[in-house]
Amino acid sequence: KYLKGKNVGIIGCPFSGGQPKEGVDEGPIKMVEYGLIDQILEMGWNVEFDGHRKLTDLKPTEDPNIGRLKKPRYVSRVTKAVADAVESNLRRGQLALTLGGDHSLALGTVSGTLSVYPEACLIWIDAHADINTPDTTESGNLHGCPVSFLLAVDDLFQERVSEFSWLKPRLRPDKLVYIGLRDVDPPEKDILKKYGIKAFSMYHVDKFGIGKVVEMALDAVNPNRDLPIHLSFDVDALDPTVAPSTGTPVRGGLTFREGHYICEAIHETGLLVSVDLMEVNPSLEDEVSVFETVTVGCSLVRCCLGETLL
Ligand code: 4U7
Ligand code: MN
Ligand code: MN
Ligand code: MN
Repeated sequence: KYLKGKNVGIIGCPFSGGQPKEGVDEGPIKMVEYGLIDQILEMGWNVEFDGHRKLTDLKPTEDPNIGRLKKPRYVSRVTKAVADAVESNLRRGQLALTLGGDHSLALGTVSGTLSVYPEACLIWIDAHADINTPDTTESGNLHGCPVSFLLAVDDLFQERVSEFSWLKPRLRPDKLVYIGLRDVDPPEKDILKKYGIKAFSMYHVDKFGIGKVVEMALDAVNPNRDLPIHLSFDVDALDPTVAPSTGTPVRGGLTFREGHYICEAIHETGLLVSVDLMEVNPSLEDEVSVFETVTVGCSLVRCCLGETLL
């Protein structure tokens, strides 16, 4: 509906500044090394990929905490660049595919999507809600905060962090839905309740099945199936037996098929304009785990682009 033809612009984001573990910056590099570009070409897509972004060039020499927030200037500069890249892809009629990297990158990807499609909805697949604020975050890691920065509500913060003043909070709470949650911090639960944000935890996946959950999620944020969709997929939504190489694994996650089903069903709407595949960390766990996590990341992406539909 929104994109004409099969054109995708890939934004490779080797970035780990939103959390403390080295190696998540290798995620996009490994996905490309494992052949993701050729796989997408073989599916008949026109692919634009000019190599990974040189994001470490944006690292400031000094970056003291702001309150509890760690590396706020680095994360701000990087995510601003990513927002511009997503915006430019979408304006040129491409699907924007961003490979991470840690999930703070979604500050940029979702901002970029909403600047082109202010009416877009956001489907967030994750074990975590990533909706901590500068006031509630215990860890200070910005990969646990992106959603709160994006929300268009005025009473969530003591004050907005001026470093991120480029970011226009445009996401209405009724345009956001989660699937896969199972490790939500108590203050995050309060935020979800306060703004009536729709969330399907693993409890709901067990209770209703993934088919029904995806349908209910779409009904919540896209009832007429006419709005553009941004899908932000944190690989830790999958069970650690399926995607072990990630920084914050949580047991009891989505099966291989449940994860793929989500991507297939969202592709099938024809409304997908922007996709994030985040938090693959090839430096964690053994060689087999890394292989499984990188290849599952690649196959989720392919499903988003329609691979497995007959
Ligand atoms: B991810 C956490 F406290 N909530 O804020 C935090 F549990 O992008 C985890 O979903 C955040 O991987 C996880 O640090 C961020 C923690
Ligand atoms: Mn997560
Ligand atoms: Mn996340
Ligand atoms: Mn994680």
